[in-house]
Amino acid sequence: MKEILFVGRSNVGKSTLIRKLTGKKLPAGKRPGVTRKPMKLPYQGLQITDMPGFGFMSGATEESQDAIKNNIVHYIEDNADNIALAVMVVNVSSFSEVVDRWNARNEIPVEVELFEFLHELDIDVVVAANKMDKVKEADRDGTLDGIGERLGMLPPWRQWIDIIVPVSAKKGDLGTLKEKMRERIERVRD
Ligand SMILES: Nc1nc2c(ncn2[C@@H]2O[C@H](COP(=O)(O)OP(=O)(O)OP(=O)(O)O)[C@@H](O)[C@H]2O)c(=O)[nH]1
Ligand SMILES: [Mg+2]
Repeated sequence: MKEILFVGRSNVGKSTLIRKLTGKKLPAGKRPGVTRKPMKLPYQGLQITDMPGFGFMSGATEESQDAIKNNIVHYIEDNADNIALAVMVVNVSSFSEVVDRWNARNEIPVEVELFEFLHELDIDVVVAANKMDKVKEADRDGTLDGIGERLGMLPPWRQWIDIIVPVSAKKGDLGTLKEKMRERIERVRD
């Protein structure tokens, strides 16, 4: 069965977003590292996969965080042909700061690496820019411009509305995400 994959750093709101999309209870919570293995849910004749997040997880050693990250990479490689769409979830209130911190250390930020990796595997990606409720109205365009830019999409972000979708899972504001998923599902079915 084809799947829609939700990926991203831990605690960005992947599981909360899927809850709002499906109405199904999935473990979600305050501390990073709630989802520890891929969780599958049926969705409109496809499957949604809620992946563990990469990066810091409370109560997990550095080794097990690395192991989880490797598992995510392998999962994507092994299932690439099956993945109709990847929804890369980011936390709008910290994304740019985290990416800049990695860049300043001359390291490739994991989220940038993941975005490129998905493209290399020819997987369609939508960036769900989550936790928009945390950003002041006046800062919203600038924040989204900054996120797009760090992923290689020059501002203004509105040029990229097919890829960048602002949402607030907490508020239940899913923007055009459902629509994007539906378009993709219809194309898979044809
Ligand atoms: N303010 C705000 N908080 C949110 C939003 N979406 C999720 N959260 C909160 O972020 C925290 C993490 O949510 P999860 O859905 O568990 O995040 P996750 O990405 O699945 O995390 P892992 O499974 O640990 O990788 C929870 O406390 C959520 O309530 C949002 O749109 N706005
Ligand atoms: Mg989760």
